[in-house]
Amino acid sequence: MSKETFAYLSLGSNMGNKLYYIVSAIQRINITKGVKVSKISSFYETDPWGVKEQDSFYNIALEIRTTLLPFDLLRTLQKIETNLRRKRELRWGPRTIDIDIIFYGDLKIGIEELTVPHPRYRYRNFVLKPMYEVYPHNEYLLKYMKIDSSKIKKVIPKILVSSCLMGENCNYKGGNSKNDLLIKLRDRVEYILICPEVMGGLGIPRVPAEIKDGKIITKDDKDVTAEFEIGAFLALEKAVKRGCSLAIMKGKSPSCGFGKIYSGNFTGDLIDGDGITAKLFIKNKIDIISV
Ligand code: PH2
Ligand code: MG
Ligand code: MG
Repeated sequence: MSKETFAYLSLGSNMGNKLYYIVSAIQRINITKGVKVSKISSFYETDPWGVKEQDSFYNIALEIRTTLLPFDLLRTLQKIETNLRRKRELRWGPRTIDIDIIFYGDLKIGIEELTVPHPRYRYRNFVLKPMYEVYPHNEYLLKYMKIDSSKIKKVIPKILVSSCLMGENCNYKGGNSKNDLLIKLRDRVEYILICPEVMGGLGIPRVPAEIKDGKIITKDDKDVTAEFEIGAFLALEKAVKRGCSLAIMKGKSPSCGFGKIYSGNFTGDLIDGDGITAKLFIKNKIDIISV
């Protein structure tokens, strides 16, 4: 294994649900083997630089610790971009997600595929400003920052999140699925916590339930579909009231699961499908990140 290096990334999005793309990218970078996200900057809304006739961007910066070599890191990040629907068309044009390596340790290289430090970072406040939050001991960041009239505004996005992911003991066993990355993001966003099962009137702890033929049935054979549906509706109501377009939801669950859920046989097997709340969110245009 090669040694661990600090690297600094700049992320940007100006197409579709920008918040979804930025947070998805952070999450996917963090679960990459040989990479850990160690610091996350605030979120900034920024005027487009380069090609002016396009939507405003969301920009953030990350500090990561990685054992990947520069080109492996580059390829990994490009794959994450592609999986998040990034198309390579117009240079400096609209994109769902852009992930640039600004620094990789003290490395200096300049070849066609990869130049670090990034060749243009010093002219871009949308890189410098967030980067200074995660890399304050780099004196150049402040020095290069220039006065200009383009907008760089700190924003605090609202994100719905399954309470159990934040460490609340609300799962069926009375335990939680605390997620370190989401805890790290806590200073940068406003979380709106939901547990649709508890909101629907089910207790903690409770008998486990799974979806079988469109109904939610507990392991001791009680139909709790109504409770799950009420919980989903109340969660949606909260999302709409607070103006949320993104929910980070606990995977596999019959309420919050997205893409894969338990099979309905209480065997631990997974099948394709969505939980009751997840399904309602998608129908109402709230994007979901499954954790
Ligand atoms: N990225 C570009 C071109 N212009 N402008 C802003 N505000 N933010 C960006 O991330 C950005 C841009 C090409 O990578
Ligand atoms: Mg870029
Ligand atoms: Mg790029």
